[in-house]
Amino acid sequence: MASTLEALDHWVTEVAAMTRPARIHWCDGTDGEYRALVQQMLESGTLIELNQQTHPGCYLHRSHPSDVARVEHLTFVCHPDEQDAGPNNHWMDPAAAHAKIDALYDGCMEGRTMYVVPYCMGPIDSPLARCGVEITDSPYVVVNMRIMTRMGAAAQARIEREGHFVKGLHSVGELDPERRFIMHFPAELTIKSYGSGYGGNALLGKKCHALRIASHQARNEGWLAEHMLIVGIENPRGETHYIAAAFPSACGKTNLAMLIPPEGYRRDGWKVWTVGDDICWMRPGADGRLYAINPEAGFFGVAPGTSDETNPNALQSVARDAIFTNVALTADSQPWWEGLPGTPAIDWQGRPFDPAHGPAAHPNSRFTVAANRCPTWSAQAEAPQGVPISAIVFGGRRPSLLPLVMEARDWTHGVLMGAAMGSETTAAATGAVGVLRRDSMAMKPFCGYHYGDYFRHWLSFDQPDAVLPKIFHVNWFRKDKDGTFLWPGYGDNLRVLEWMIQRVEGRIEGVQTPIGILPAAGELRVDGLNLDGRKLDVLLDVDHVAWRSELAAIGDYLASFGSRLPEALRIEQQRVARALDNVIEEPRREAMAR
Ligand code: SAT
Ligand code: MN
Repeated sequence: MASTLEALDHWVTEVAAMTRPARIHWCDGTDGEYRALVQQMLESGTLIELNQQTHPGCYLHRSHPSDVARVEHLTFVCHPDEQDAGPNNHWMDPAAAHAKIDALYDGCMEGRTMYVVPYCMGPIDSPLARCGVEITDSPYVVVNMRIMTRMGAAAQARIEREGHFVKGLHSVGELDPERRFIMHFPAELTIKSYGSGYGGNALLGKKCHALRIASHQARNEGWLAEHMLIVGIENPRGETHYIAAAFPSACGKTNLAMLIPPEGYRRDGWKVWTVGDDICWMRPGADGRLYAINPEAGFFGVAPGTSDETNPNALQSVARDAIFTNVALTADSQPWWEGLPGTPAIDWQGRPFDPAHGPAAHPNSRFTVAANRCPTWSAQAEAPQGVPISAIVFGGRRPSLLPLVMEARDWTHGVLMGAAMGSETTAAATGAVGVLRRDSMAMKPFCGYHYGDYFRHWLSFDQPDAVLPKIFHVNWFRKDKDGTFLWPGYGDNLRVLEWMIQRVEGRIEGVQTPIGILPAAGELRVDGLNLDGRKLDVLLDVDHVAWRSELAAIGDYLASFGSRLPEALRIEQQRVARALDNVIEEPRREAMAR
């Protein structure tokens, strides 16, 4: 098979001339092709068969030990003008970047198969979906792309109809961290990745296309490409509100997207529907509301911590036909990670387990599985027009200060909340873990252009005819003085989502504070929860003095975007800062009046 689209054929020929593969395989996305690739990888040792009695169709892949996470320091956004990349990206001149990486590609596929992988991000018949083609020399990437995207003949047919596509070239190269680059050319709708086989660096449909390239396209075309889960919350009356929520990698997006309602809620008839766990593309519909699709077709979830207590839906999803990467094994070849019952026998590197070597599963070990395997997969997840979004949620790991939940008073304030987001770093990227960093809209590693322009794009959705979602900020990760989490999280997060929905429906008032609207006493449903009142007070406390410092820090952060920072955001930061100042001054004014 080749393509009827000249541009595609031409590009494949060009890449083959540079990389010189022994053969070219055009992927059709069929079951037979998937099975043949799995068989081939079992024979080469790239995949290891797991216990087929307990885990039918499941396999393990062990990556190179130095290739286990995204590499932000080796990820570049190559706009012709450096200013367009912004301080939030590493930049390289496009011509220099092409030259650097093309030198690595020279002959890199000799003796190997080059796979041409057409894929569609989003339901194949959705006007919001976008297509791409990834060329790769990794069969592991091909089978993961088959799970994570609509991959194969149908995508190729759409590409040939539309005449355009995002070009992604990937080679595992030598898996040498010194010869590793993930490069993006937004103006050319092109991605070039070399030297890594890890998910976010190698499955180019995911972060590279659906976030970095798509965020750039979205800005030009009037939509949003975001690092957000999408979840539907059905109340006992049978009405469903869809919520899009942005959290940094490894902060519980998959768990929130698959949440199991607490017992009392289940009894009352609450249901939760999963639409997506990582990426959300949304655009205004004819009625002014934002409509969202999940561009992905699968989950690439963090394994450690996933258990029957934290996320039984995820555990059920991966019971069959899943690919595990860098997890440990039990003595009878079942996948194992920290948080599961049982004991590991073999660690993620294939050594007999020894606690002295660290955790048995790599902290960023993952599962890949088709989204429709999830018991709570939404019937609307494939809807071509997407689902209407009632609320947008921002959140991160903040051990102190940030309350359990707060609501923005309007869109501009909400954009400020998103821009000001901070979180402790996790194992999803190489580097120090547990360091607080600003991560606006959880897009720090993924926004394909200048953050100042991105904030301006967000603000531009506030149009007279728009029916915008309410914006909230949450913090599931607040800690007590002794370092324990104050909020139980997981299923109980539905209590917070219910409060949001009540606000969206105008059923409750909340309390106005300088930092936003918080739940009034009694509004947050805590029945059945063993949470003492003091903890709830701490979770909903607004420490005005500490918040004044936070606002000053937010001001400094915003100023780092220079003249591209929208004036409206600076003014909004000042408004909140002034509101905080006034709280402190109030008693003084009263005293003066007396
Ligand atoms: O970057 S990945 O897509 O591999 C996972 C993540 O960090 O969210
Ligand atoms: Mn992610």
